[in-house]
Amino acid sequence: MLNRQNLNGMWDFHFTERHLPEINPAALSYEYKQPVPGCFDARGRFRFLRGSGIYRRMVKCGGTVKLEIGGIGLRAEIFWDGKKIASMTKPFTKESFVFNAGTRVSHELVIATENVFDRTASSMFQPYYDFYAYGGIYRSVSLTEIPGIYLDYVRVTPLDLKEGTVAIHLELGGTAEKQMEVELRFDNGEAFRVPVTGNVAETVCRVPDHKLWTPETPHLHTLHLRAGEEEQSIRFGMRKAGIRDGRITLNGETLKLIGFNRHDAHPDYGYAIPEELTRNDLEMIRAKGYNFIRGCHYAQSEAMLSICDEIGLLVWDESLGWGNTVQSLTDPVFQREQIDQTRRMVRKSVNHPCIILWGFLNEAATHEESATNLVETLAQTIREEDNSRLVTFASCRIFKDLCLDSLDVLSFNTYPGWYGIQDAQQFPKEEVLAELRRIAEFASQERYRNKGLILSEIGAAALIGDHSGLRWSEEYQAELLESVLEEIWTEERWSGVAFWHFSDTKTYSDGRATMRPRGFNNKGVVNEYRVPKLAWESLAKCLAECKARK
Ligand code: ADA
Repeated sequence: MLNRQNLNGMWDFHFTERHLPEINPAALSYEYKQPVPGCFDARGRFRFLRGSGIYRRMVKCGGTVKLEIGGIGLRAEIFWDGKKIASMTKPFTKESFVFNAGTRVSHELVIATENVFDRTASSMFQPYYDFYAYGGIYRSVSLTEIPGIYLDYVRVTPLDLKEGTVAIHLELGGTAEKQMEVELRFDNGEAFRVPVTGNVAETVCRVPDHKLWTPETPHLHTLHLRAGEEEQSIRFGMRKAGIRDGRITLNGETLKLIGFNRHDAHPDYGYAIPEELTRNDLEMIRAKGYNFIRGCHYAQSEAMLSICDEIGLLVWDESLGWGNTVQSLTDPVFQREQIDQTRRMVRKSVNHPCIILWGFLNEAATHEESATNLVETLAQTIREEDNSRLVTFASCRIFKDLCLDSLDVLSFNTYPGWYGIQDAQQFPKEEVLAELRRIAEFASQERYRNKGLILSEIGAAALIGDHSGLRWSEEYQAELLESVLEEIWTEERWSGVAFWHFSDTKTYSDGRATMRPRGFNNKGVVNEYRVPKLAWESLAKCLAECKARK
């Protein structure tokens, strides 16, 4: 077995308002402690400050090592024994670094993060995004001493659900010995061996006694692998997503995806949300009968996806983007970063059966011709890595969108009954339903009728305790969500809806304050501490009634 160290815990910490390039870790005094994973600006003495948060700890290791960092914000530089070895420029993106750690003694690891805004066109996290740009180390950090050869990438793709066959693709790091083989074993079955050719091994094989993964029966299989000294276990599920006559299918059956957009965040922890709180969110949602989560607006954490695998929540996983302009969409650095982060998202999470949709570029300027190049390239990048899932992105351009042709599923964000009717105080039900019917009709034209159709965002804000029945009240929100659910459930063309949003989420108290009271996006059906609003119970009741009518 390889020596893999989980480096999570309390690290030494230093904060400075200076920017990363000015930082020399050796010259700093680390007078504080901060948890890893952790967002240093989520609470305590550094709350809401902007600058560089520098984390340091010692690690005893030697020889060739692989350092894995699950995700940072907004950017970071990595130092080993005072020498810079890497930079991270993509928030939420897991990255691994293989290097020679030196002799087997205690070494200094520094991860210097920065949450200062970058407003240039190439920036991956713009200050106008409607979610808070925390700094820190969002996800787990580990370090593994790796011998000559190690397993670098494993992909298990279900092929035939009747036969129980899967395609296995393995990539090895280091230098493979001649005639090397990798030993594989499903669950508690017999081991078998697959030859390695030029650091890659591929095979198609049958999973003994295979059981399907569905939201109702989320059965997980395990593939055990041994390559040289390394042993790994990968969980996967026997399930297939598809499209038939413009309807999304799972294992050949059409279904309705009904659930929420969810930021993987908490006001006290930022994006370093403890796993138990993530589990609590997802189990709450599943227990109310929902089967779908859109992981907005960035690659989801390993914890979130593993829990969804276990409890049967289907997931839309998307790479980071929010309302990106033509200047960004045509900027070469932004394009390169978008393609790289999207490829890494797929490779990181490809074995999670809960994911059935890959997405990117939420609400970008896709009504502009100049956006088509990046959209098509991102769709192609995803399919190169994984041709077993559906590709989409959430558009708010709808009837004017010019980038829908490369998608498997059309997904639209729209807020009738909330934005654009500033004068109305009572819920305008007919207006809302008319807009949804216009969209369904638009998606039924020859060009698009074979693509799936999802309502990827719709909702209304509600402030807990407002029972006026008017806009901003719990009743208004509940009435809007229930009316939408009824329409999506009964109208054949729709394959689902992700309500915006599961919980109130931290954003900014800047110019948007008139729309974001308290500095929060208040469209949750629970507040930021998961205290239910009226819609939490009433929408679930409405869903149960829809299902009963089947
Ligand atoms: C957009 C955006 C969401 C959120 C929402 C809102 O659809 O994709 O992140 O900002 O609007 O609440 O207005």
